[in-house]
Amino acid sequence: MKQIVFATNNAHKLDEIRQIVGDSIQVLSLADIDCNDDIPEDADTLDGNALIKAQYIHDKYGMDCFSDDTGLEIDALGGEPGVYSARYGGVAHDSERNMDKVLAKLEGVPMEQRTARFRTVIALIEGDTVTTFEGKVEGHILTERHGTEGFGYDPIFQPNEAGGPTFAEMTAQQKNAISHRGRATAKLVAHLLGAR
Ligand code: ITT
Repeated sequence: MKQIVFATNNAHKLDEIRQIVGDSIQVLSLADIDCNDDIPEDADTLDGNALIKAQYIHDKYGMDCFSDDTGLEIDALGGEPGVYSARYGGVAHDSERNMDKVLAKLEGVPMEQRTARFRTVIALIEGDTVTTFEGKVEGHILTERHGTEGFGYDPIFQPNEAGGPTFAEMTAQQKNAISHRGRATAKLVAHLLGAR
């Protein structure tokens, strides 16, 4: 069976992709290959970060590997927080501080100018070949939080195509069907299953 490493420490992402590929491909975690390294993520683009992580594992372990990076790009903030989404509020992975900072910076900005998108880039390295897959979803940043599902910036992001709810007011299934990561992952899986 084809084996591939997913360079993430996020168990939720790992479960999600294992469910999609089923028994056809064995997706290994960093723990499965005994990698406890603090893999650098210091590029200034999503593509760069996704590639750094996959390249690190490929170079060190010689295994096929993929990695992803996601950012929220807000037009009125010149594309911020973008590649800095995880630590925008100053503390890594503190979603409340991240949302507070976004809402403060957008104070007084009218709804039609609060356009934003989530963008995910997945970098895959198979042998000597690098392929990238992108997924995005367009939406608006609301003026206050709505909903408690999901994670990160979900309570303040309203995807245009869902007709009203924020990501935090949708089930995981509803969100995955239109989300940035759902879309990038679908492209990756189609590639992996097609190339089996
Ligand atoms: P890794 O271990 O895989 O690097 P991470 O938490 O850094 O996990 P990402 O690079 O995918 O995750 O995302 C960076 C940040 O962007 C993340 O910490 C959230 O604040 C935000 N984010 C990503 N996906 C999101 C989503 O679906 N909904 C809301 N916020 C999201």
